[in-house]
Amino acid sequence: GPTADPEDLRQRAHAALLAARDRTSLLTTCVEDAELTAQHSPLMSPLVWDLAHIGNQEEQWLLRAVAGRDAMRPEIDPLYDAFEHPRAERPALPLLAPAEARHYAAEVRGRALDVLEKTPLHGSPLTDAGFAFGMIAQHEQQHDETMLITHQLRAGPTALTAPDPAPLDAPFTGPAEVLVPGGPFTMGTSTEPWALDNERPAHHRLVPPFFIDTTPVTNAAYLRFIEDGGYDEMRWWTPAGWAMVRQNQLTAPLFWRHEGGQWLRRHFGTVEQVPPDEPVLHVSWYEADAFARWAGRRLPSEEEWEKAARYDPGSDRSMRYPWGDADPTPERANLGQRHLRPAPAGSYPAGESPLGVRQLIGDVWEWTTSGFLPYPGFAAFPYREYSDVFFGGDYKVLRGGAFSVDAVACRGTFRNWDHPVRRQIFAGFRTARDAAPAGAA
Ligand code: AVJ
Ligand code: FE
Repeated sequence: GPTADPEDLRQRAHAALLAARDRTSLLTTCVEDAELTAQHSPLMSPLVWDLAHIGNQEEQWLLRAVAGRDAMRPEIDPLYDAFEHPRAERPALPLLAPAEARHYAAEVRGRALDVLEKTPLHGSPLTDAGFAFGMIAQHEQQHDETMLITHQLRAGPTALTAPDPAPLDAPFTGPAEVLVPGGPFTMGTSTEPWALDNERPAHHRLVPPFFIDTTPVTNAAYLRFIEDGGYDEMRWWTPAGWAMVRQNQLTAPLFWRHEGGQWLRRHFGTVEQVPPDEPVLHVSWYEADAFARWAGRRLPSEEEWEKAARYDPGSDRSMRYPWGDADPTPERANLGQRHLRPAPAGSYPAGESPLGVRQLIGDVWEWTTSGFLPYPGFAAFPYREYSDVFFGGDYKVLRGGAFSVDAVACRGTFRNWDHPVRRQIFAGFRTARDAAPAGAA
């Protein structure tokens, strides 16, 4: 569970930084250097941009902000400022070449580990409990996920391999949905040491009773929507969702195609039959919302999702994760790119919530109905550009993380957000419905 011991947190920060760099190295050495500078999709940066941006953020926060050092290469800062150049323009910038980018990131890292060893982890908000170091490990892991998305978009044979998740021991026979009782619960956190600004502070929310799916929506269920003409009927879609479907002539999730009477999908450089029992992946918010309406249901709100994931009716408190306060393990959740796909719906009984909801953490990001907004009492920290500048924009919140997310960047309180049209992210969803309040006829 969380710890307040600075030496333990220092050890954790060290391990988290090393683990992130191992993953970054894998993602940037498994293809030829020429592929690092190529643009595989206008939605994504060249991989070499992510690599040097990782180093640049680490330099800015751990070497300059924490340790007060001068900029190593001030002239490169604007190249790696995500707000200066949209992703589609980044390949044309005079970026560091792959070997230079690796060298720069490694130099920064060597110095950052030295700073980690020498910095007291109490007495200053930026370094209390190792926050800045945890933030930078999370930042690198977030870009590793971004690079994994680029790998999935990339044409050609796969550059990455990983064992598949175990098949289900027995078909999942639990109930399709679970009742979450109405009443207040604690949302967000004021105690999780490396929680980011948008997860703070802890506050009470009154949530009316609702039902939520026990597992994420599967490909088989989503196929029923497709085969029932879901993409042909305006009535299931919001106006903006319908416009997206018509303009792009969408008929299925991203990477799917119908061929010879079968549904196939491209998945990390191979073509496979769409696996019926896996959570659906690569759907936009608009598609998730339309499916839910077709099913006579709706997406959960962000507070409903978090209550389902953290509320323990037995102790009447919010836990760090659905299974309790202990950190994720491979038995509890599909995280960390250990697999390159979600596990079948109904997997991970050891990760279920007290009410029996499964796979809330890991497998697929889950779209919610909620826009991205600050919690009451929010304070931007340590920089406005992480969360604050996105509040109130055209974003929907996603929760729970995916197979592509490392545990250091995944908690019951963790909030992700993206535009409702986005489909390249590792996103699926589960549905919900109102429950009649107790005593109602
Ligand atoms: C939280 C995933 C939306 O990738 O845009 C990375 C994370 N912020 N560098 C993003 C992030 C700055 C962010 N998301
Ligand atoms: Fe970044």
